[in-house]
Formats: sequence, structure tokens, C-alpha cells
Amino acid sequence: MTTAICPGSYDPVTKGHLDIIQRSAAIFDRVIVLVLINPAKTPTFTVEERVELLRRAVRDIPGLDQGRVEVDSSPGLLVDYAKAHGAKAAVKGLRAVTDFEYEFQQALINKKLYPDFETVFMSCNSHYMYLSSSMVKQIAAEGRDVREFIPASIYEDVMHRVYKPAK
Ligand code: COD
Repeated sequence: MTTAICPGSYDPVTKGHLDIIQRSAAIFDRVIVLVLINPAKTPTFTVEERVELLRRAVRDIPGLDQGRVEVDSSPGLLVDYAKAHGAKAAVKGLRAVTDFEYEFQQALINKKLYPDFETVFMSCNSHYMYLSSSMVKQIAAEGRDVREFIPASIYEDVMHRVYKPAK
């Protein structure tokens, strides 16, 4: 059984992330969607909240074999989690050339730390090329509808957290 990890901050999960998760589940026997810490980002949602939002969003992916997809979190390194959980690869979504340099650096560092671990780059769905969690939060903060970008099941939570209407 080949296990892959879809690692990320998922702050919050978007439809772009879900597309990568769904396509990873079509290739690998088991997929762990893993919330990790990106020290370069200040999160809007706690790790526990992000896990909960992800679980809800993954549950709603139509046609997904739910038994093969798990959601988890870890405070440490991706490679340490991968070793401990028998995962052979990380799947990373690439939106544009701008993603590449950062992702390539991460892949090389992870390979150095754990030579048996592979990073698989998956091109994003063209519908979600421009989509990021931070853009969703910026748009939602202005009170605009972001249901086009995030699953309906987490919409209320996102609006509640980021939209602060003037009193
Ligand atoms: N379409 C397709 N893919 C997308 C989209 C989209 N619209 N949006 C994002 N993605 C991809 C990203 O390219 C990325 O591969 C993944 O989805 C997650 O994205 P984010 O933004 O939620 O998460 P990141 O990029 O902040 O995640 C970085 C990690 C948390 C994975 C990284 O910092 C990490 O591995 N941290 C743990 C510590 C570690 O092991 N560091 C490496 C050694 S120093």
C-alpha cells in the first residue's frame, strides 16, 4: 500500500487544495492530508480548527473513497511525520512558476533529510490557478461571497472569522 501526504497550512482549505487531494486519492492507495506549520505565515485559524474544516470539506468531496483519505496535523517536520507513518511521497500542487522555486527548495531539503521520500508535483486545475487561502481571506474580509473558492460546508466559519462589518 502506497501512502502519500498532501501537506499544507490549509488556512483555510480552498477548492484548489481539494482538487489536489481528490486527484492524489486517484493515484495513491492512502492519502494523509496533513496540516503543518509554515513558520513564514501567521495563521488565521488554529491547527485544530484547520483540521476540523478540512475534515468537513473532505467529507463533502463527491465520489471520494473516504476510507482512503485521512486528515491529521503535526507540529514538526514533514519528513519525520512521513517516516513515522510509512508515507513515501508528498504531493504538492503547482499553480504557476512563482510556486516552483519555493516548492523545489522544500523538495530538495526534504530529500536531503529523508532520501527515500519523493515529492510529486501536480499541476493545478486551471480553474484554481489564481486561488490561495490568503486571497480568499482578503475577499471574505470585505464581506464578499467566497463560495466560488471554498467549499460551502466551511463558508460560515470563514466569514465569521474574517469578516468584521463596521458597526
Ligand atoms: N491549486 C493547486 N494547489 C494549490 C493551490 C491551488 N489553488 N493553492 C495551494 N496549493 C498547493 C500549494 O502549492 C502547496 O503545495 C499546498 O497546496 C498547500 O498550500 P498552503 O498554502 O496551504 O500551504 P503552505 O505552502 O504554506 O505549506 C507549507 C508547509 C506547511 C507544507 C511547509 O512549510 C512545511 O512542510 N512545514 C513543516 C516543516 C517542514 O518540514 N519544513 C521543511 C524543511 S525546512
